[in-house]
Amino acid sequence: MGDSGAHAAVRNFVDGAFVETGQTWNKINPVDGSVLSAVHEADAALVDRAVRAARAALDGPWGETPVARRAALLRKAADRIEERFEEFVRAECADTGKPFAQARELDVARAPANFRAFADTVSAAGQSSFLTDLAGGRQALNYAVRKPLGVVAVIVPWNLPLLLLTWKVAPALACGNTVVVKPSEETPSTATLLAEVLDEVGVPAGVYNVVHGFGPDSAGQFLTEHPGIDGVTFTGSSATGSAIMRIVAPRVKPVSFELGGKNAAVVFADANLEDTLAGLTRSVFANTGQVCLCTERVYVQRPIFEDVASGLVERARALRLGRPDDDATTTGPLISQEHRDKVLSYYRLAEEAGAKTLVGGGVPTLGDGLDGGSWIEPTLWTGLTNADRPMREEIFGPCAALVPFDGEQEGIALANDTEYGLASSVWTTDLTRGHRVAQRMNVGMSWVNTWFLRDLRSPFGGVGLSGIGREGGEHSLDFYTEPTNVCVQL
Ligand code: NAD
Ligand code: 6OD
Repeated sequence: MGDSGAHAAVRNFVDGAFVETGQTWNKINPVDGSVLSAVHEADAALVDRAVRAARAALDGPWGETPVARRAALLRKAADRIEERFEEFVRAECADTGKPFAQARELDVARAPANFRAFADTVSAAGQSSFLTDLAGGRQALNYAVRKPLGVVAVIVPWNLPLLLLTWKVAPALACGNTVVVKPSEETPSTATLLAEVLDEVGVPAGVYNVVHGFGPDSAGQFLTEHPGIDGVTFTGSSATGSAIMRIVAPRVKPVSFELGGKNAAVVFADANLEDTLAGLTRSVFANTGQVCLCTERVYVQRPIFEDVASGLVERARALRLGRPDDDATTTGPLISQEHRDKVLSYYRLAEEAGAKTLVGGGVPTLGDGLDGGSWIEPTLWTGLTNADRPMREEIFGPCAALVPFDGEQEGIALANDTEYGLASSVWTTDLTRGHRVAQRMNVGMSWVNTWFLRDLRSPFGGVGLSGIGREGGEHSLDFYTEPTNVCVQL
């Protein structure tokens, strides 16, 4: 925490107004270690004001806003984000260091897509009504009315900040909820910019509130333990999900958790080698390995093990680490020095476990004023087994271990040997096998010959340590609404 100095200020947004507080912390630029901005930290009193504002908006103007109007506002928000697209790109890349090209294609592009997808979903959703036959030839009409869950706490991480925020805020608002958002302390900017956009398009005061801060003893904890929230939708680490669950347990609040992963790829000998290498390169190194869906375990059928290993090494060497605004850059820094220390500790653990480092393994020297940033080398290992910690714990960096297997059953068993269960990918030209193996993966999302391909109506979430519940299309409606069934005897 420190003095705000002359750096740009990132403020809270409560009840339709931007709010500064007496306390700020410095947001560090991961590209070069310089101070980027001063973020105003919300104390318990400001979080309380935000929750009360959200409740008042829910009981007032937002509660009276019909679904068609809500959907129209979401579409307007999507249009306005597109008009201010480059501002969002610059803000997201400044906080994260990710390449502009990626932010344009993925992060920021998904924000209007998320708003439009849930405007569509909520417009299309009908009441479930059906006739029930009763004894004596009588009938009853049942219908369920979806009501908003209420005031929803939205807590999100730093890896795909705007994408993950809008993935939750869009359905929450579409369903008539009000929200208090706690962005990551590492990426406060785009949640704040979104406040401007929602205000500009006419979303009433109190519907969308942003409180900045950290987790324990800060805004994250103040928000989750506030008695005025009706549920928590959270994306982040499994450990934090578990902590939040304990906080809300006494009040039995519903949670939707998208948590960590230790995702596997299973590559069969009949896979198309070029396509598989291109897909694996994305799934291991995208966003510098900081995507919950990234592959950290690559199981390869023995006849093509050496080809896959050498092909991936070649592609890892071709990655270009550099500034976000350089078109040649494929790979940015990690989010912070603290996170780099964590990832490097796994690089050391892998070597201690006897791994052979095929490429990378340390910190690069980049020059050009970048060496104060949190850069790290893309890294691949062989020689690890599922018993080793780097194979069991989520690293969340640009690294993966390659392990050979023989038969299909062994490949499936190795992939499923984990406490996590978020995503997997299967690589084969035998589509019958592709379907068969994909279904046997103990995960929420199982890809065949691709990775990260998304239809926003399909269920997204994980099993085991990877989360609770599913979001996406109608699945989001199940979390963000409470159905009241009305039974009328006819
Ligand atoms: P994190 O759990 O440390 O923090 C996530 C958010 O929770 C932040 O806003 C943080 O301030 C807040 N927080 C931390 N402790 C809290 C507490 N006790 N109470 C309330 N809020 C608290 O995660 P991170 O390091 O920001 O993000 C990386 C993690 O997120 C990885 O584990 C990754 O797999 C996971 N993730 C999962 C998905 C998914 O969809 N499954 C998507 C993205 C990231
Ligand atoms: O694409 C999405 O909707 C989504 N929730 C992606 C999550 C990525 C994790 O880092």
